[in-house]
Amino acid sequence: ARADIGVTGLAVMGRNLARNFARNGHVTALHNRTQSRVDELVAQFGAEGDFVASTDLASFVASLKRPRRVMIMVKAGKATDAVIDELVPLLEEGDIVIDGGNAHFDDTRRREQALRAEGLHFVGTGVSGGEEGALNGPSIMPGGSKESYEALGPILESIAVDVDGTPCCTYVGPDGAGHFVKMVHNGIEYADMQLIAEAYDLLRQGLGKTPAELAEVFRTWNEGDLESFLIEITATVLDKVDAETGKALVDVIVDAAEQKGTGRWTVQTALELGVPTTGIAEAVFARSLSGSVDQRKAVQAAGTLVGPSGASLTGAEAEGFVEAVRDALYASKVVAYAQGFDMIQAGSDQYGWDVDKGAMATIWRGGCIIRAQFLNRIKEAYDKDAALASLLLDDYFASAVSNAQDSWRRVVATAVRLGVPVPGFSSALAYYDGLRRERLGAALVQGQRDLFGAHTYGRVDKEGTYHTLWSGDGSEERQDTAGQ
Ligand code: 2AM
Repeated sequence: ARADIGVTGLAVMGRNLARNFARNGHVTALHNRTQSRVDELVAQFGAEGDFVASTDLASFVASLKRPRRVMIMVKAGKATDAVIDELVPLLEEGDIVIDGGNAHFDDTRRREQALRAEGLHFVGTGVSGGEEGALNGPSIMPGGSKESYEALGPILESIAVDVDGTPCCTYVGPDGAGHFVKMVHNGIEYADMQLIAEAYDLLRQGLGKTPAELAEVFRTWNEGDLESFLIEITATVLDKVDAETGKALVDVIVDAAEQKGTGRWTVQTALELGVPTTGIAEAVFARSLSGSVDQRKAVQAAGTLVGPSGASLTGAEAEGFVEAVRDALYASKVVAYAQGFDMIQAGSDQYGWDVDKGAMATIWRGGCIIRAQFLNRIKEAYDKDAALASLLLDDYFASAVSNAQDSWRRVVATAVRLGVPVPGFSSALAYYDGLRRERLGAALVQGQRDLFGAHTYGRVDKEGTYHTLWSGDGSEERQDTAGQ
């Protein structure tokens, strides 16, 4: 046995990861249900490194050094379970099974537990960066036992992308932690993209700018605090001219956004954990609304749902609007990330993972879709205070959102006036105001709940739980045992 690591499942992600391992000097065993994929890889890329091709799972496993490191890169769901079931009888105590697919963290928790009972390590790992990242350096988010990371970490770190001398790969936490963090990463990606799309839509409608002019705006923004892969590709997409029609490509693309489901998982999980990740939720729902094509067509055809009369900005209204939108975008983005990191903390608390949030910001700086300079700021914030109650409380982020707030309100108010939907901008602002407000309307909600359901309430002026005898004499009773 001479292979350092094996990859089973050689569709594009698996193939590119296998090539990445081999290119970095690791002897890489190859297996795929359909043999042709193994043969093609060796024929096309065999010269890139040292590959060990196998025709069946048993010889694949036998070709691996111990502890064996087997990476599964098949379709998430049933296929992963099927491959695990086939693998387990062939493995020995201490071997490591890695799932690099986009698994739900609940599945990863279940699989980790099952394999642990067999004396095997199961590492569910997030791999971000798509095909390109898999080949040239992804961001890698491995979960599982600490012990397994000792044997696996160096290999993964060697293929991860490097930013300022630090690999974008680190141990995340036990069982489902890696896939959980990857899920939240994808949710944040949804929120970030939605906010950029709102900025684009609003500037286009409000100022009548062409896609090419807006590409220039985003290019300028990419030189400041907003510098990121997503802003960069926004400019590239807006600049693209359709060869067939001569129009901007963005104007011939159907405006119905699709989703593979990780954003939905993030929101479902956020609801269960009770974390207000409103930015991600609005982004997922905005995609759903865009995809409600029949309903949108029916509304258009009926023509009964009217909008405001003034559709664009003139004179003083237009002045400084581009910069105001930039500020609103940045502030909303900070909120979306703050919420995402709150969610990581909530998951970590719920499942006892002890995730290092600053380390997550660090490994997202390269390889993945949300890679950005900005993540350094998050890392610095958690370096200063690992127990920060909200990212918004860090000095840098507090002044970023506070300095933006006038622009933010102007932009949201303008969008409302123009009839341009900005659910991301406006919900982020509502979250900001909700968090900083001394007294919330929730006091009234508690009063209502006590009236119709005797759900009780606390008082601001003394300890205890109280109930008003609403349908009795209107007096108040203390309900908790300490008061009796
Ligand atoms: P295939 O080439 O034999 O189809 C993406 O679909 C990858 O997952 C492919 O490598 C595919 O193998 C593999 N895959 C899908 N379902 C599988 C299963 N049930 N067992 C093993 N491999 C599977």
